[in-house]
Amino acid sequence: MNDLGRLEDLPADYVADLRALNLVPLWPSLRGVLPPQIPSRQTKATHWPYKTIKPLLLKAGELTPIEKAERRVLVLANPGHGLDKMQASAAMYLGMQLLLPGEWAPSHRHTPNAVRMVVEGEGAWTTVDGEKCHMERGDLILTPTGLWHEHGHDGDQPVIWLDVLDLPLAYYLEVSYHLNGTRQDVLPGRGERAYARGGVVPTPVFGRSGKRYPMLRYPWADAKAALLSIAADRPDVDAVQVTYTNPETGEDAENILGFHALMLRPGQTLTLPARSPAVVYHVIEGGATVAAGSQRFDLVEADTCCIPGYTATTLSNPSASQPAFLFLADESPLHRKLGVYEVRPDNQPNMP
Ligand code: 1HN
Repeated sequence: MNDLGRLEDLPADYVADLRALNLVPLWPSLRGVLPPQIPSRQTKATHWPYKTIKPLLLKAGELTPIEKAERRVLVLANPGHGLDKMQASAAMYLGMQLLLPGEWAPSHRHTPNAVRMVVEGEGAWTTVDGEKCHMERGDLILTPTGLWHEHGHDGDQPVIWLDVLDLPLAYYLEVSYHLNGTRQDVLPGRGERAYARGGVVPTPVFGRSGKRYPMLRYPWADAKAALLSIAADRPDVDAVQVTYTNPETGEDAENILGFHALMLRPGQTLTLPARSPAVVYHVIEGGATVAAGSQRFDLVEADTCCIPGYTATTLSNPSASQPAFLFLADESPLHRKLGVYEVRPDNQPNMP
């Protein structure tokens, strides 16, 4: 490959003249923005053990009242992007949020899409677009773009959940903003009951609900039962995985980030090929080893890690007797919509 001219090869006064006119030469920077074969990635493989987060989050509960925080969150920031960017990957934001008994995180709505994965505690709820969603461990609750949402807590122990947002993308696109609201009226109807059985959807009178987001709460009990059924029914299938979808359309539950639950059988090792999107792994039940490139993380329950895109990843369940259940968040809907989604079984570029 030919070497391109460097900035230092140009007369300094020429470069200064260009810059004064808001002009820059492309060729010294071309390889940086368009590297050969494989993209450069700022996202670093990073592990956030829950046992290190929890005491600091509880401390935040003592230090900062909810009124002074609105959302009491410790952000899981990827050092490859710089901690202050508050990014887990190019498009994903992760945070651990604490709500204490009796607290209320007021109603607002915003352009970024969010989901919550409930990690610990009972008695909290999120009202989304008038639907009161109870939060139980392992539940996935959507708060898609533009929908009002607020959190409350009627229990007696702290509740902690993992927030996943496409905030870095929305911010980069200069479309990130919020609006504050007032306490929502709770409306009748719960998507998780109406849509509880796959393949059978409500058709009030003649037609579908017409809602862009008909199902907001995906109970863990249902996702886990689906995984156990697949594992029992298909011993030939290695990747026992479900994707959280919109039950009306079968499309991804949200527009930008994809959400999945994956079961590892006792003692199983599963290698996922290199794919373009970055992936977040979070342990719902059991434990898992996540090995990618030269990195290897031993995840225990409630741990979270992030693996950059274009990286083959091997997952193993260290338990010989118990299955492991993981929640995955990735950037695949975004990559597919942009036409840049790639799977590289042999790590070769797909482009002819
Ligand atoms: C947000 O609205 C929530 O509603 C949590 O719980 C975390 C991080 C950035 C921007 C908005 C929530 C958030 C957030």
